[in-house]
Amino acid sequence: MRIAILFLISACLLLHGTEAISVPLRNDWILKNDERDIEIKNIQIPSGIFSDLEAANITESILFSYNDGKNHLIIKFQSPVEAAKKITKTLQYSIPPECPPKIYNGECHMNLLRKMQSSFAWDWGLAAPSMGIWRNVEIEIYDSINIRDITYELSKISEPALEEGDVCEEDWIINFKIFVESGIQNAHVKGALIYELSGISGPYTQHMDFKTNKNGEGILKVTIRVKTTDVNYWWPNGFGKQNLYQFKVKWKDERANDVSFHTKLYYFAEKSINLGFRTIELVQDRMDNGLSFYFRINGIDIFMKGSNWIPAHILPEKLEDTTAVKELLQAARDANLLMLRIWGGGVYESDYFYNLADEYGILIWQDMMFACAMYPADEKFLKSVKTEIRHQIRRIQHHPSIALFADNNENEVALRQGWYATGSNYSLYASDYNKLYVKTITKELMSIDNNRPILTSSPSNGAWIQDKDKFGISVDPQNQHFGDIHFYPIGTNSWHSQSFHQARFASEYGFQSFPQGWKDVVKQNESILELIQHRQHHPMRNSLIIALVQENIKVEFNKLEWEDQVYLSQISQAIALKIETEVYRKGRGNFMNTMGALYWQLNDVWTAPSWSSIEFNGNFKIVHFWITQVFAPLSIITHVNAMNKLTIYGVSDEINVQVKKMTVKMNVFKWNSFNIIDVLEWKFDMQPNSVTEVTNLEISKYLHDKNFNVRECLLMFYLYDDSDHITAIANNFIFPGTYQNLSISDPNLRFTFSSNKCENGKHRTSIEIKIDTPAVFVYITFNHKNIKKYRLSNNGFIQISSIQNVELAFDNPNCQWNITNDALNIKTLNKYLS
Ligand code: BMA
Repeated sequence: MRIAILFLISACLLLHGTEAISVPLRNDWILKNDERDIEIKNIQIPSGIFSDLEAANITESILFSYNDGKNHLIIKFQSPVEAAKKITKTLQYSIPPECPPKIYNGECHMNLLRKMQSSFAWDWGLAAPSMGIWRNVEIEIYDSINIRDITYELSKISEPALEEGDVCEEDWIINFKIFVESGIQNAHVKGALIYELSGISGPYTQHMDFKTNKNGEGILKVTIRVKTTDVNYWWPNGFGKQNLYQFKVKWKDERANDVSFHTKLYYFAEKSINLGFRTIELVQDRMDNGLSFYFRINGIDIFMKGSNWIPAHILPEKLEDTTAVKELLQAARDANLLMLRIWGGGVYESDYFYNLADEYGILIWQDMMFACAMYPADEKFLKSVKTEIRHQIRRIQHHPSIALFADNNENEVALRQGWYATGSNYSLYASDYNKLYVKTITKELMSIDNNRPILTSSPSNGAWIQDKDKFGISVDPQNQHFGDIHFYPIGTNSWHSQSFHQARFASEYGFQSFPQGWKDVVKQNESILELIQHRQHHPMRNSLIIALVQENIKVEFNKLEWEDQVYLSQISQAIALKIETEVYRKGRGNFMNTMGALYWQLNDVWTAPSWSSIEFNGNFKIVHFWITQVFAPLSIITHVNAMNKLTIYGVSDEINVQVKKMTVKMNVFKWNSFNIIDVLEWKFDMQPNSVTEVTNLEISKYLHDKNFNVRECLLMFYLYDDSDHITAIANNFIFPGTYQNLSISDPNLRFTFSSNKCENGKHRTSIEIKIDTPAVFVYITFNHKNIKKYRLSNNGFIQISSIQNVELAFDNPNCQWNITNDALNIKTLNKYLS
């Protein structure tokens, strides 16, 4: 018999000291006294924080009480801040960093608890170290076995052709492991396993007779063989369909069936998972200088366009807000992203998250939850980590979206470079590092999944082991010739491509900006500028944002109103991120063969200055619109080097197509009119799934020869398929000089709502924007006291025609709110450029 009882428990608590939560069990299910022993014996409570209970904070185990004719479940918790502090008393040596930098306004010793590390504060986030039960808790009662998890390993085998000329047949072999639990050690279990790959293979019945291990578990193994022609590949976003197949398992118990006091209805345990047929290789072959580092999916080499994911909320129970998660993943997919790195300071995400990633074709680079710190390596800690990894990885392993496992975020480079003053005791911390990541986590991961690539850290040198010391730490984990890098330039002007260099794979890089949504969070009488300062946790405060803007535009940033600061910071972030991403993207196939760009970071946990492309309220920053274009399947990159030489590249992520005849056109505009004053055209053959160099142009010489003044010109680039020279597939731009002292005037921008429709609570309007002269980076914000979230079809764009339409969409329940012109604010950069 198996009964699942759900406790719907409210928010996690932010408590001090020890508190007890008493949860009444559902009324319609009363434990009778004579059944209580049986029930309690079989209760399964996953332990280890990154399971369903924040067990690290549970001071006393779970108790049942029976009164008022009702059963109660009583769980006692203790403040995580206190719990972490208490652990420090038991340590033989300090595990740094003891506290986060002061500017984080954070709490100390996050690394001593297995809990969302960033809940103690981060450089983009607040401290909210919550405690409590953050998922529905199930009590499972069964007198047979329960199917907990299903994992599988995929391989392909070919049957040799029997006769010359025959096509050889290929089969997928799927080796499943079905993890079952009886809750009782050495229990004799006998029954039938019924399994099928829905609509493709089976059902099959296999009789099993086994004893559970000391943890009351058993592993049942079955294999299914499928012809490759009977199923279709699962592809990442943009490369094909995300075909998913359902594997279903049922257990029919032949012993529990005889137990008379339960009804026959309950002797089945069942579970199903979605699986996808795809292969993944992380190719690390020798190159002239180092090793390559790229993903080959279903035999195709793929450049990973992506971002880094942090938790969608600081309170874990809010991560169950499926709307927020869905909207973020949709936004990632729609921006042409195909990989997200689930960063190690957050959480192992929900089943819902990974299911959507499977459905949308978003590959997951999965960090284990360790970030920016040293960690304990005593026996108790290692044991809990082992349980955590086993619990989490068995749960998520079946998702085709998961591409890779990495043991931690930046802990190898932190140790090597002594970020937390570990230098004088290097061997001690390095030996702990080795015990935790190399000997425990990597080993555990390999035992669960032999198919996926595993990295001991990010960044790391990947498979390059020659310069590792005896603890497994590389001389330079940031070496750009091996593995992945994290790159944040300081002190260079990131609006110029010379600030960046190629690497094999950039798994983190990015720039901060301010969000727009301050009005929703500022209190009455509070100053938004002060609030921005307060929520800025970067140790260098706003100085990097300000420096980047002021180096490029004539403006005194601190004297601006908050809205203008937001605007300029977002433009600056968009320009720098675009250029850096293009440097990586054009590196495909060159001497470095750069094959991945995952910018930092997709989302936010609150309204604060951060590196995100999507604000906490769900609205897009300018950079999100720009990155959509930079990551488009067909695009053009216009790269200008330090000598003002332009190189144009055509980029294609298309597979299964022939070489395409294409044209790049360069239209030259003057800032005072919409007339094209010169056109250059280059024809080229776009190679599929690669980068093609189109041409070079000495910009200064070209402008000089034509007698064009740098201050007066804008260069626009358009990509056309030769079958259609009307609709451009992609575009790009260059300001041939600087962004200062341009002969540019106020564009005299006006707008009207050219259409305004609300039906069934969905409001759609079209904004018609009119200008007299070209407008730079047109930025639209929508402010309505009742409407917090909206979508624009474009934002932060260059307008070089007198009229342009932008679509605005938002939810308007019962179509109750009217929209007037006051709700819109539209800015351009023109006034800062002259
Ligand atoms: C990286 C990340 C985060 C951090 C980001 C920006 O190092 O791993 O820890 O938020 O940089 O500083």
